[in-house]
Amino acid sequence: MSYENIIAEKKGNVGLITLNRPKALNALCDALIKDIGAALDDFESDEDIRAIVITGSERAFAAGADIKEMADYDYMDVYKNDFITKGWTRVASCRKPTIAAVAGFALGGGCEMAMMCDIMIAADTAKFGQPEITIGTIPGAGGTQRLTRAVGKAKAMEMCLTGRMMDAEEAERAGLVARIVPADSLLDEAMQLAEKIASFSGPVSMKVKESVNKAYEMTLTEGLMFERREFHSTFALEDRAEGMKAFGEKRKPAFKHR
Ligand code: CO8
Repeated sequence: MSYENIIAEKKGNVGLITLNRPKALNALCDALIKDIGAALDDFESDEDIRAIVITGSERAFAAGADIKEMADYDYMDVYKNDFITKGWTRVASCRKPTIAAVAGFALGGGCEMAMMCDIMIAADTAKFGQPEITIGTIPGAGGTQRLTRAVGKAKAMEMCLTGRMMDAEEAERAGLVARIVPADSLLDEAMQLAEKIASFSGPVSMKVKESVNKAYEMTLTEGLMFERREFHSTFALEDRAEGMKAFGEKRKPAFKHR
């Protein structure tokens, strides 16, 4: 399928979304958010796709929500439409594993979208920030919440209150990104990671994702119980039987994703 603001491609068992509004540093306008939603719907319903990579350009993953589009909205415009929560939460609600491959600016809604992904890989050029305060507003898609959980209160508070950007090294030290790679190998590294995930059982990786994400929502006791029940449920999968049998037979498992 072709889109106006993104490029969506199926590469084997991986879905690749490239944000593509270079003139606006991939600012996340309403139409782009809708394009991402449609591409994710397509990837989610495609049985062959088992991991998704979202990336931007060398200069910017995304420089935030589209400020020019938002500039004339009033309170009732954003409140009535719940400014535009449905589209913005689509990345977070994706059930298949997602990887954000970030080079250049990931600011405001761009940083928030990257944080909605399950794993973030940063190019050495990446810069993360929540600069909303500099334009008279606050983060609205997780910047005060996911950033705080990822890097702790002190850094999150400093970034949201001053708009200061974090470079890739600081982001890795703080736990925001899984690892840093040279900018020219960012996409290759992200695709290799996605292919690795896609080589395992699809339903099992979905269960891993759901269980890890519950750690943010539940008490330890509830989370451990959720995990245990999900673990039990893998014993209903053909892939669990195949995985353990293959181990005993010293061969690679042939997962059927069921
Ligand atoms: N929105 C619209 N256009 C943008 C944006 C943006 N966020 N960022 C950059 N652009 C445009 C610029 O206007 C410029 O366009 P033009 O050439 O037509 O003037 C073009 O992209 C290139 O940008 P610059 O010339 O500014 O490039 P620089 O290299 O000088 O600077 C920066 C790069 C530092 C990234 C700078 O562009 C900048 O500060 N951008 C804005 C960053 C920002 O404030 N982001 C936060 C936006 S608010 C937000 O994201 C809230 C999300 C809430 C979501 C809630 C949903 C429920």
